[in-house]
Amino acid sequence: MIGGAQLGAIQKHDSRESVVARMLALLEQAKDRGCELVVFPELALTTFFPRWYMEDQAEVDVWFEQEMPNAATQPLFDFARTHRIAISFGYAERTPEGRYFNTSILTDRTGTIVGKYRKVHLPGHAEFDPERDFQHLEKRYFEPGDLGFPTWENEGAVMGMCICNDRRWPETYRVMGLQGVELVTLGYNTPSVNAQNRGEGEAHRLFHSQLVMQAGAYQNATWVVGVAKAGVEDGFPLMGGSVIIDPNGFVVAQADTQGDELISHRCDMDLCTFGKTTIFDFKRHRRIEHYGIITRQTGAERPA
Ligand code: CDT
Repeated sequence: MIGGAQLGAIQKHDSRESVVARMLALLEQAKDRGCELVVFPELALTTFFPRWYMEDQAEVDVWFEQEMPNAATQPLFDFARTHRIAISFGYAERTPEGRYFNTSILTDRTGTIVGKYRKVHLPGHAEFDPERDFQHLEKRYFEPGDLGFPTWENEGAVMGMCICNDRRWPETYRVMGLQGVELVTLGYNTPSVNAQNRGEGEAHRLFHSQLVMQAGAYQNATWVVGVAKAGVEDGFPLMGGSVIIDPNGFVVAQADTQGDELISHRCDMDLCTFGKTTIFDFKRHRRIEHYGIITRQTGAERPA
């Protein structure tokens, strides 16, 4: 059984300890349902701080973890070990060298970290943008991840991670698909409204979110567990819609609140085999001689 532990809003003044207490409550539910892995959202320990423009680095540093586990998060790892539940969650990472990443970790069922991922596709902008209804300053506070999209053999499945905006890019899933991924975990913080287009509301954004995850799952014959941080944070709404998607692209579990909510599904990794050995048998069908432009070129260039 795999769980997706959606978190409701986390306000600016909420402590790490109070959030961890909420995560532990969700883990208790997961234990009762027999979950072996529980996935939490992106930047699970704090409010989505990139909505705030900050110039003072000391003020920024408050939102970052310098080690993992640390005193505040140790109870999550202890719970994982005691109850044999692997966990994955996102947090803001400051390295000993003073580098800043939007990171997620994956543990095994002993609570040992077996994988780390640093968000590659950072959305938003680096400077204050008066044209937006609210800020999205990931490019200011993080550098792009430097670890690629690794996968790990963990608890009987090939697992990989990505974070929020990464889910919108087909390359994300394909790089993991080429490493045989069977379960992609991802957390997100997606504003319910587009800061640059008020007409793009929640229904529209939920549609896009599911569209990309369902396509990624189907085209790579993998499970996808997409988990939101939802609700109104400091006056700014984030959409919910956490989902578990099967390797055929079908939604098999979905959150229906904007609060702390556990979704779960018995995910059979053998369901990945059919797609991986037929229509998406990459070795037989991919034509890499035609794909070079994908890594040679970033932006679109119209024919001359
Ligand atoms: N956290 C995150 O990556 N959110 C983005 C919103 C982008 S709007 C500038 C997302 O893709 O959901």
